[in-house]
Amino acid sequence: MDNEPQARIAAEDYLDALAAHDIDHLFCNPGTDFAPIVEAFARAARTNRKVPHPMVVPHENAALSMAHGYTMVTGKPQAVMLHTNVGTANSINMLIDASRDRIPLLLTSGRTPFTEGGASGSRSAHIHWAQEMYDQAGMLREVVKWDYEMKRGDQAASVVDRALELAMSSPKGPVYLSLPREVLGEVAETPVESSLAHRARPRAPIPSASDIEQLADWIAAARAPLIITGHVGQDPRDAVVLARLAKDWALPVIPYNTRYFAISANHPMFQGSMPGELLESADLVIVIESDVPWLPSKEQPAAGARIVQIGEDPLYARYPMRSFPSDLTITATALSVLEALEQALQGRTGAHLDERRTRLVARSRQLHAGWREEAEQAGRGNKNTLAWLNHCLREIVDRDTIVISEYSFHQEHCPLETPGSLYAVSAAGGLGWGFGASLGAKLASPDRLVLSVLGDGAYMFANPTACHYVAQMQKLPVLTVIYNNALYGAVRRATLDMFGSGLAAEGDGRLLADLPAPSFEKIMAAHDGHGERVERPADLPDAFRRAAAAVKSGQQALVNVICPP
Ligand SMILES: Cc1ncc(C[n+]2csc(CCOP(=O)(O)OP(=O)(O)O)c2C)c(N)n1
Repeated sequence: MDNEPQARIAAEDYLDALAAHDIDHLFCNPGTDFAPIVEAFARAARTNRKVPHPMVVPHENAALSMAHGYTMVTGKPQAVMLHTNVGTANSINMLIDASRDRIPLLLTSGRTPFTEGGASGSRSAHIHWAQEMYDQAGMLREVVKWDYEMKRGDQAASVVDRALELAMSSPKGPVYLSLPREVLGEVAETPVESSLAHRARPRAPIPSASDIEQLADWIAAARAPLIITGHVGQDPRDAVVLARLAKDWALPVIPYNTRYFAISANHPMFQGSMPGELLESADLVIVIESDVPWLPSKEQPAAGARIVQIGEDPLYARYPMRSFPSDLTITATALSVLEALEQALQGRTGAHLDERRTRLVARSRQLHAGWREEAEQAGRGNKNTLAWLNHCLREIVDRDTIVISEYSFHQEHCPLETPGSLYAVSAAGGLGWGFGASLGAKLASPDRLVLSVLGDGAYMFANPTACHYVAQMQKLPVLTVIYNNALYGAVRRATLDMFGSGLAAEGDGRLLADLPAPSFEKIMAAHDGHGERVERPADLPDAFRRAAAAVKSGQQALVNVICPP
């Protein structure tokens, strides 16, 4: 058998097509639908052909968040393959995150064999009947840019070309392909090739000169301009230009629910993370890549303030409802607008520049003093707080650290300096993303410390055993810090916000929010990791140092920081 030449199968063309698109990894959670893929990988290994590296990830959400994490750091789309309808269903939480975060990725899954017999790959297991759906892609169509089922083996290359060009065009996003087993197993008479070389991709949108002139005029004349960002920093170059522009023009920046490093908290124009009073007193609000620049039910810009909305998709066309006002709407990448503005502003003088700079620099100093005092006071107390936790991270975070935040990291207390150093959970807020994303980030940058700061709830949503398993087996030593308030804090806040004088408030809003926490640190013993539990503020700095040292020596580590609410 070994010496007989074997007929090439479509799954081999398919893997070659992924490699032609420079896809490094195929994150897999397999089932009976994978047989041709397994065979194709085995054949590629035998002949030393370059194909993506296959990796078993023992939960679908973890597979998707790993792909997300790898792509957010490298910009390179990756592929995921899951098991038919059931595996696909498990992944949709993370797919929603990737979709709202415009992460290009190729999600694929097997499709149960459609033939009941007679073909290579026909149904051969009980589940093959019950796993068939009328429309497998229907359950996720709303959150992908494109979906398709491969019909014939000789389509392998052209289908992958189509999938990737759509995933990578502006605005980027995930795409979905289902792969029937018979099709992957078809004999490929002649190998098909990718048509990549003849498919120029459209470039991302850039602003018109007249819109930039208008905006530059408004900035020069403004008394109290304000920039609110959300997605700025996905391209790390955004943050470089924004820092210059904010400094030169004394433009305060609020990275509100930021998903990336937009500006350092040490920059004098970083003015906190909540729009608040600056929004209410602004006469020009420049919203850059933010789906929700403020909460209209809580705060509003002043009447008469000019509002500008900028983004690759400034209307957020896939959001059913969104009604933020706009006097000027620019469809363009953040980088192209920031660069064009910098140029356009060069010949202009700002009407209120000096006064504004003095005021904002003083405000920044005052904010920093307050944040420091809040943290240090907690450090002298007898219970850890989120501010103290973040403050203590300063000891281990350096310019090369990658920080992943599932709501619990705050630059106010631990300023970062490097573009591309911060990644936070998607605007969709599908929890369980951070741990897997940190593994993907580590895979992409093995020499950097990857630190994720997660709520106890967020940690448990990540299927932690699956994630610790991957960290162990794939040798991806990451540092996980749990902000453990034994609570779904956000759930409690929402209850008290809406029913502060209702019956639920009598129980402090804790009904359905209490989350008595087990000893998460002990989970590390099962995964050859370093685990610590910290109850007292004074013990936290040393615990972080020990954990960072363990990671440096190649061990994954977890610090369970008990922060009683
Ligand atoms: C997949 C998913 N399920 C449920 C929710 C609803 N939810 C939003 S915040 C939250 C609590 C998260 O708890 P934790 O991570 O401990 O952070 P805390 O709110 O306590 O700071 C929950 C359950 C969600 N966002 N995503």
